[in-house]
Amino acid sequence: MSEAHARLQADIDAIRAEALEAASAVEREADLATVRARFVGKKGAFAPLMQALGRLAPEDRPSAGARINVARDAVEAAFESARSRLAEAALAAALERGRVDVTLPGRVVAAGATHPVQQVLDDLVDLLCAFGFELADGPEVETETFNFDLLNMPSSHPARDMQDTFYLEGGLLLRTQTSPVQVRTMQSRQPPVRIIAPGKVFRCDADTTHSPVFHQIEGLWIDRDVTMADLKGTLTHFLRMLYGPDRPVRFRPSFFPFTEPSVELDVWTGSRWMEVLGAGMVHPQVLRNVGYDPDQVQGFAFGLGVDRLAMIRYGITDIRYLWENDARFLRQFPTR
Ligand code: 2NL
Repeated sequence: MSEAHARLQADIDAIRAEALEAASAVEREADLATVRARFVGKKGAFAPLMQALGRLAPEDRPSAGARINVARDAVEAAFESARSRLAEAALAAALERGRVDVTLPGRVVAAGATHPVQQVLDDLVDLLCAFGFELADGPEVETETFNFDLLNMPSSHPARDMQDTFYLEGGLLLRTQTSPVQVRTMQSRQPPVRIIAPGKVFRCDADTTHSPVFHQIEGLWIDRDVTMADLKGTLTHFLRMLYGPDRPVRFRPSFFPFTEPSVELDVWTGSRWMEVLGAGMVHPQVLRNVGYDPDQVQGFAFGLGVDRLAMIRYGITDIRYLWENDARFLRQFPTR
């Protein structure tokens, strides 16, 4: 064997050994390509071997060439196995990092609940919707026209006093009842109208039983011949659904500027009568104000205070509990 051939063989074996060593020593996937290029790249250690091959005697080239190919294949295989070794290690590390102990007890999520006033309001709305009333809503910021004038409450009416009403700039005010919703609805459509308007109302008043913001549901039913008998039947049935069929209910004459005649309804608590809602036949002037002809259509309206009913239902003695959002209070009213 020529000296040059022998030297090339030794170089091939040495580079092969060095490359296999380097491949198995790579520790990071990111280094793999650079290290590999040092051997099998264009400028890698195998390139000068090919040049040396060209300088060998022709009869030596096939065996030396084969040796280079075998060595290069072994090196490529070593880098390929290094690549899968590192990929497996990376996957194993990622899995280890993301390890979860599925036997640990779950974290308790603090779930909120519907506020007791909203629970009562929802119950009342559900009941009234079952009677055929549709939901209606409207703005909380109103005009004197919708909140008072069209409801037959003249400028001289005491409820319009600064002491009772939150007046805003520009002749606006915070609605003191949800009636303006019904006025707007009547103005925009013809009877039959059978609606309820639940929502926040505002009065300039605050003590243990009065909050400046409270909730009301008003109802209105107008058609060609809705009578006082419909008022009595509907509201009696409503209170029986609410308080049970055996609870005594009574109607008392009352006065509201927007109804005539007007009544208040009481339920018997066992020891005394408790007022739960006000109602009446819609005043003919209110009907005219919204463009209805009181000789053609009539009906009844009612209103009730939701917060008061919630306080009665749950035995809450100070209305401020309803607004303080003290978790110790609210936890007593889990949502069913
Ligand atoms: C209460 C009870 C009431 C009405 C509200 C009403 C609405 C229109 C026309 C006529 Cl659009 N009436 N609402 C009627 C009677 C009673 O609320 O204790 N209010 C101070």
